[in-house]
Amino acid sequence: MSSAMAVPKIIQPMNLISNEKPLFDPLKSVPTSSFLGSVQKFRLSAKLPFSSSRQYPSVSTTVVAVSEVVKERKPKSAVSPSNLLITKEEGLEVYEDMILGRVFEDMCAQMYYRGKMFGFVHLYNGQEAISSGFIKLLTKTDSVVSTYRDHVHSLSKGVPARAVMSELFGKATGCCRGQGGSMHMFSKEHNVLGGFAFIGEGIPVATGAAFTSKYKREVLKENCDDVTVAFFGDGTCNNGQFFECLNMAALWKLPIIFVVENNLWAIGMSHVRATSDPAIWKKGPAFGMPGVHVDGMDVLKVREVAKEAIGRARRGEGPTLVECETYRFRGHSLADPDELRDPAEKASYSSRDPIAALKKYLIENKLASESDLKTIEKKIDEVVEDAVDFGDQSPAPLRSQLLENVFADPKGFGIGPDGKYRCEDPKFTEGTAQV
Ligand SMILES: Cc1ncc(C[n+]2csc(CCOP(=O)(O)OP(=O)(O)O)c2C)c(N)n1
Ligand SMILES: [Mg+2]
Repeated sequence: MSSAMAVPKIIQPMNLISNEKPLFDPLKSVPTSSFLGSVQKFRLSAKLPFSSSRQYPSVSTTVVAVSEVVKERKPKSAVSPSNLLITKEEGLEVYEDMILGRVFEDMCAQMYYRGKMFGFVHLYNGQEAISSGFIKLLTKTDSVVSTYRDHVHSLSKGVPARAVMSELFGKATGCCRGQGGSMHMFSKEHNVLGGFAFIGEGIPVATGAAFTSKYKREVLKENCDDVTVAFFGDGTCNNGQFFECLNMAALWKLPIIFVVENNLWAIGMSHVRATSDPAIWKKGPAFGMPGVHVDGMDVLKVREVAKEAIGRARRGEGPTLVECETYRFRGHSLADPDELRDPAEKASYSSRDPIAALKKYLIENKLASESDLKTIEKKIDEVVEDAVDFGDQSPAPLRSQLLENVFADPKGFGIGPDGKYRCEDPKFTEGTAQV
């Protein structure tokens, strides 16, 4: 790290440690000689290829994480007698949240194949450490913006499992009254500002939410230190909105954390084939904000990075880009047979299941017993079963809801002379869906 000393603070990547064991090398599963696609190794040295007065710290091996730094840090309060990364209460809370995410998604798969859900459904299995690692550190008034892989972010932010499952069933009791479905979770009450089906669409919304916080604090002089966390994938980082928003966020020092869930794939496109420089975190320093790469299969490391980034944003010190290296344990969506990814790659990441890793840590450090964790698992099974029953028994939305928020007036529909929505059966959906 000594070479980083000359770097102005703002462009210095945080906590770069390079002595972790290498993760799976995705390059082995993609042809490196292909003329289409990146020929760079996934995590190359962070040294710039051209001479620059700014010397970037060199990151020579595969994983850039924070674990070593964090272990050395003394706890601020007396909550933990040792140098443990988490207290018992926090550990159990995070474990419960991760189990909820996993069990909920497994149930979604069952319900989808039983025909209870319509459209595309994208599950989050394998990536739970990121949602739980970040969102459990937020307050209610902080905001979260997601993608189409949004069920678990919503659950972590406190949207009840009933409301999420009901939304997936297209029922009136869902968090969007059945009108959003799997890819469009939204809850004003919980400041979940949406799942977005178009990749990258959520990033400007999140940037706007962060701008709102800053405007409230600095212009309206309100006591507001809310932060926004935007989650999105590796493939999305090749989309222009990502760069535009990094620029604005850095320019205006917005209280936002850009969290890249780099699961190495964008549907069937390998990240290293699609991206000129696959080290996404490096794009942070390029815009004048810290960039961090963390092992996204380790919730404790994610939490430490999240604490630092959220703290920075809350103190008004500006945005952070965090690249979490992770893996999805299922296909891109439930309609994807998942035949493209190398079985060895899948096996390598499955063996690093973030839930099993947290369980091991809690037990080994005597923060929880097997039976404490079993009790949580049993409770979550009940919560998810209850969510299914609730969704199943809930009524379908009224047909008149179809035209709410439709501002154009389709011929013969819209607002009638009595000021109410006029809804006649347009017939065009006949036979395709049950409304
Ligand atoms: C603007 C836009 N272009 C293309 C698509 C089609 N599409 C759906 S998912 C996806 C891949 C996104 O991959 P990534 O950002 O890595 O997210 P992941 O699914 O891996 O979580 C693409 C290109 C889209 N939804 N929106
Ligand atoms: Mg991806």
